[in-house]
Amino acid sequence: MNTSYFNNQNHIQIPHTFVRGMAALLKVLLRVAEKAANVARVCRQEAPLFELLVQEKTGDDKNKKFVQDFKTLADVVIQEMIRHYVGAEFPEMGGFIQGEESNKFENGLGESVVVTVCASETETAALLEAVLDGDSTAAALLAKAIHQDPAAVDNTLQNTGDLSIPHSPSELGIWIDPIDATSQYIEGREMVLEEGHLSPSGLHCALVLIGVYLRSTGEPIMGVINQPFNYKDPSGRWQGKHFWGVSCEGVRACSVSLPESPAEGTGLRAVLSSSEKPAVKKALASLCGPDNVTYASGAGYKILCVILGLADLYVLSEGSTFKWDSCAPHALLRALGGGIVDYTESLGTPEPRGAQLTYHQPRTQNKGADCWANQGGLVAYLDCKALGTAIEALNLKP
Ligand code: 2IP
Ligand code: CA
Repeated sequence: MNTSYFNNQNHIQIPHTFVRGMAALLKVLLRVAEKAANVARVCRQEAPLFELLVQEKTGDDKNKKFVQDFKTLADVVIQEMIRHYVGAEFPEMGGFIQGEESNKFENGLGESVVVTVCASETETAALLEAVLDGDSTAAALLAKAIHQDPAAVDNTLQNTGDLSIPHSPSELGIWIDPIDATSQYIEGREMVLEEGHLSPSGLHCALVLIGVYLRSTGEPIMGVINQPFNYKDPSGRWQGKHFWGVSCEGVRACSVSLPESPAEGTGLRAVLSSSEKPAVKKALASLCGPDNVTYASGAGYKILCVILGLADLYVLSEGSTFKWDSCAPHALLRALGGGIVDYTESLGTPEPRGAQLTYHQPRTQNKGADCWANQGGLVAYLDCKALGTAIEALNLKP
């Protein structure tokens, strides 16, 4: 028996026995993340969508709950698309594919619409038109992007070896951040990225993040990161880049190679949010040297900088990130021998490496999205020696 993925002309046939394997799940996530990146690009490239995206509503319009917030619709559409296609391939995961956004919307006429991906492009366009207060042009463009097949992206999967692990899809859950660093996505500053350098803000900080965790333990075991705006091709079109990693039961594979160890005597480099507490900034500036502390946008982008070896540590002392921000990049760090620990917990223990973030349990004392906050802050690292050194320094701060 065969199962097909994506019903357009490029569909691939996956033997049923293989569908349950991690390699098959990874392929699906890579393709759906590329579809998501494509929708994110289309929203900026097509004028009718771009106008909605950057529109600041004023006066009476502010009361039109939906139209003032097209950026949230873009997020919801991407999240629902990922949920739809992954759920279709792995029905056992259906109830455990969660994300940042709720899919209920109210349009300017006060009608409540649940945003879903329909069986056909025409039906999806009709549904989006209802949300978009009858804007059929924008609805048709968005529906087209949702139903379009992505370019092939799985060629990096050739050398993964055996990704079989003793878990079935019914034991897994998924966290989706449809567009992390939304503010950078809306602002849209275009940067030319320099190989080997961290670039603090701009469109490249916007990332699609899809992380898989074990429902029983909350360990992040697979992650896909798609950077929709990595570089512009000679025709001026944005092209993306993707990264993935798997770490489970002794199986470790990653599209990123472990960065070379820095020369002896090289100081640690930390990346922080610009809103980090002064005491933490100060402690890390003394440890790393002021020039080795950089500020960058996007929680996902900062973790990606650690994955790529552009920074040794991302330290965040507050609970301003969520499970959907960290699950995917955490899986890549684990695949490379690193991890993400709870900042507060790691300060209080002699074994900070043991305070790894988990992804399966809500903080029931919190409300709404805050149930899924990484409440104690976090420290992302590749090398556990760097983690230990930073925790020692942070423990000494006033
Ligand atoms: C945000 C986004 C912000 C980040 C914040 C995340 O997610 O990544 O950039 O703040 O923690 O929750 P900062 O840049 O200060 O690290 P989103 O853009 O999806 O809301
Ligand atoms: Ca986010």
